[in-house]
Amino acid sequence: MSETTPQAPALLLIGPLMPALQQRIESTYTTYRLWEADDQKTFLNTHGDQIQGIVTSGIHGCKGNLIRSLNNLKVIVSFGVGYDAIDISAARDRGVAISNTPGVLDDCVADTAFALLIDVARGISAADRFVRNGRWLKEKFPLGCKLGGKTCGIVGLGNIGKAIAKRVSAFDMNVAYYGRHQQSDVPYRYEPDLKALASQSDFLVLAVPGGNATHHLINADVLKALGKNGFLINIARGSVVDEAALVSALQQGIIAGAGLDVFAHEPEVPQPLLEMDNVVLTPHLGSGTHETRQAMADLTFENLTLYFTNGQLKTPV
Ligand code: 8YV
Repeated sequence: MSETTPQAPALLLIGPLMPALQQRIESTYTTYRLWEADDQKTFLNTHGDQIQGIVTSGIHGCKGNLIRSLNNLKVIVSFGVGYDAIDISAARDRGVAISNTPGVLDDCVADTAFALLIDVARGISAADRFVRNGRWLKEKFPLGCKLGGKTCGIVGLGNIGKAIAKRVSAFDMNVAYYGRHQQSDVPYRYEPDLKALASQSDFLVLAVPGGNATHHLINADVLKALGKNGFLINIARGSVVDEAALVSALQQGIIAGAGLDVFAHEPEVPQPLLEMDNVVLTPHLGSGTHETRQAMADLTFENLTLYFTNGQLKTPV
């Protein structure tokens, strides 16, 4: 527990945050670290009634039971744009305000998507292993797939999807997108049918939020439509893809390869994926640059300050 002034609102931290952000919060507010409690039930019985705010992240989330057990909870402030791990309806039922960190991470997440795309297309990670393992001395590295002229299908054309579209357009790729609605102010082709988009795409890039509405949106049928020359890129959430169907599509050559930053049960990655050279795996690093994580930390702190100063949030969910 960290204590500041007796008047400082008490906050519950669900899991560890970026060290500088955690330190800033702990020196400004009275805080409790939930993940360090030996017995969370006893801990909440003792301290629960003081807690006015929860600080969490897209990864740590916040369960409905916890929200319902805190009688004086007023706000949940989250570090991250995705809030699928937070029980939003439990919070809304109790009139608890919620904020996330949209906008500040779009460029870095889009860079990650593009990095995975160019890596799977040209086999950069596999080529690196090839050189390191001394294979260049004995054989030729297989040819890759050109980007220019190919179609990138973007599933979810929000701010991150648009930043991806901008990047792939600069590489002379054609862009089409799938989403709930056609957008009137974008120069990209709308495809209202996800399977049709997959069949037209050389690269299918996922940029939709996680949660019930998109759970297993990418299933065996969509992967079959993407086809044996198609690549899947996922920087969204592992839950968007039926991971077992993806593993089997890769094993059977139903799709050409995949670039994955997110997984169904992070940090667990299915063993077969670890053994495939046509799959590039990154450890959910989408927004992970010094600059962007600092911007996310600043926005998280600003939301807290605003809420406890005048009851407002800069970026409410
Ligand atoms: C972060 C993310 O890795 O913003 C999100 O939704 O998935 C990532 O930017 C995560 O929130 C940090 O814990």
